[in-house]
Amino acid sequence: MQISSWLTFSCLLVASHLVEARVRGVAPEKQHLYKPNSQQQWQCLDGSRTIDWAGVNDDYCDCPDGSDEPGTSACGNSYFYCENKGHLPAYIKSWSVNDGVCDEACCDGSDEASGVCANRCKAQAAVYAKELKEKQRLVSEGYAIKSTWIKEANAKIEQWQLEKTKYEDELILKRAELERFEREVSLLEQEEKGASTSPSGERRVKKASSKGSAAQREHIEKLQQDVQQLREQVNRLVSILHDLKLNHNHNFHDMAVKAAIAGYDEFLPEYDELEEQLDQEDVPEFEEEEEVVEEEDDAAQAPESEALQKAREQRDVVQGAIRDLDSKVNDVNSKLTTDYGTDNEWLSLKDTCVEKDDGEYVYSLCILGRANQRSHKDNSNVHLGNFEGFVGGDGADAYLAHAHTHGARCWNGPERSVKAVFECGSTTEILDVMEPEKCEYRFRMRSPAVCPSPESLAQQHKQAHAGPGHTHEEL
Ligand code: MAN
Repeated sequence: MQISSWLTFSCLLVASHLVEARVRGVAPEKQHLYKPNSQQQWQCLDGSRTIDWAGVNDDYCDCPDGSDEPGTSACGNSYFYCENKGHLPAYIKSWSVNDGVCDEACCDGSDEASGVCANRCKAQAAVYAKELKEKQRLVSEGYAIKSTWIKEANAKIEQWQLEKTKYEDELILKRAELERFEREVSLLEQEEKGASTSPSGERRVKKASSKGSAAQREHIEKLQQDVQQLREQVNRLVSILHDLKLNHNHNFHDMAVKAAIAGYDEFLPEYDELEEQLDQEDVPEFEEEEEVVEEEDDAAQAPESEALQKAREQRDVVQGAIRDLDSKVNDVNSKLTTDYGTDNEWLSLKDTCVEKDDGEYVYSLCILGRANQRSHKDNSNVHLGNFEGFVGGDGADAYLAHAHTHGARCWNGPERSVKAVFECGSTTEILDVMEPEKCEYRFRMRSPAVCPSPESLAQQHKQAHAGPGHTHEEL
C-alpha cells in the first residue's frame, strides 16, 4: 500500500470511530462529557451517581439530573439536541423524543426514528432568513428613531439642569435681597416707633411698686446678657465671612459664595455703626421707684412714612418672586427625578397619544399618561387608568411594560387598569386590546422606544442558540 493511500485509510478509520462515538441528543461541544472511564463507567453530569456506560441512552432514567438519557424520552428533565444541518441547531425537551410527532424545532427529524420525519430544514431556514431580515430592518429603523429621541431627551434634560441652576442662583440673590429689605423695614419701623413717642422726646414715668421694680431689674439684666451673647455670636460670624472673603477661590463662579460676600460687604458698615452705638450707649441707672412706660395710643396712630411703605412693598415683591422661583425649582426637580427609561427614551414620547378601534370601543393610551375606553354605542368615555410605572421585569426589561392604574371602578369589581406590553416597531401604536379579566385590560403595543440596537439584537440571537431551553423561534 502506498503511503498516501495508507494515510487516507487511517483518517477514514479515525473519522468513522468518531462518528460512532457520538452520543445521541448531545451537542458537539458537549460530546466530551460523554466518555466512559477505563472500567466502562460514567458519572452523571451533576456528579450524583456513577453508572455503567451501557446505561447511557438505554431508555431508563438513572441520573437525577436526567443527563444519562439525552437521546431518549426516559428522563423528563433533560434536553435533546437537534443538529438541524442547514438551519440553526435547537434543543427540545427530551420527553418529546421518539413520541411519533415530528417536533417543529427539530427540522432535521432527528427527534424521531430514522425515516419517520422528513428533513424540513431547508424550507425552515428560508422562512427564518426572511423573518430575520424583516426583524433586522424593523430594529434598525426603530433604533434610528429611538436614537434621535434619546438625543432630544438628553438635550431637554441638560436644559432643565441649566434652568434649575439658574433658578437656584436667582433664589440665592433674591433671598439676600429679601434679608436687606426685611432689615430696612425693621429699621424704619423702629425709627418711626421711636419718633412717635411724646413730642418732648421724654418718656413718661410713673411710680412703680417695689415688686414690679425687682422684676424689671431682672429683666433688664437678662436682656443685657442676651445682647452680649448675640454680639459675640455676630462677631464670630463676621470673622468667618471675613476669612471667606479673603480666602475663597476667586476664579470659581460660585453664586452662593459671591452672594454671601456681597451681603457681608453691605452689612459691615452698618454693623460697625451699630457696634459703636452699642459701645457708647450707657446702661441706664435703674431707679427703683420709677417704671418706664411706653406711649401707646399716639404711636399706634402715627401714619407710616412713604419710605417704610415702599420698603414693605419691595419686600413683598421679593417674597413673591421667591415663592415663584421655589415652585419653578420644585417643578424642574420633579421632571429631573422622573424615570424616562434606560436612556431616557420615553421622554420624547411623553403625552403622545395613540388609539385603537376594536369595533366596540375606541381605546386610547397616552404614553406615561392616561388610558381611556370610548364606547361606540353611547360615546361614553371610561377612564382606564393613569400611568403608574414600568412593570416589564428586572433591569432594562422593566421598560417593556407600562402599568396604568386607578381607572374608573368597575361595577361590582376592581378599579380599571391597563398593562401595556411593548415590542419593537418603527411606529408607536396599539396593536390589539384584550380584557383577560373583567376591567383589567392588556394592550399589545409597539414602539421604537423598545428597539434594541442592531448589535444587541445579534448578541441576543447568538445567546438564543447557546444552550438548552432555547429554540430558533426566538429571533
Ligand atoms: C364597560 C366596559 C367593559 C367592562 C364593563 C364592566 O362595559 O368598561 O370593558 O367589562 O364595563 O361592567
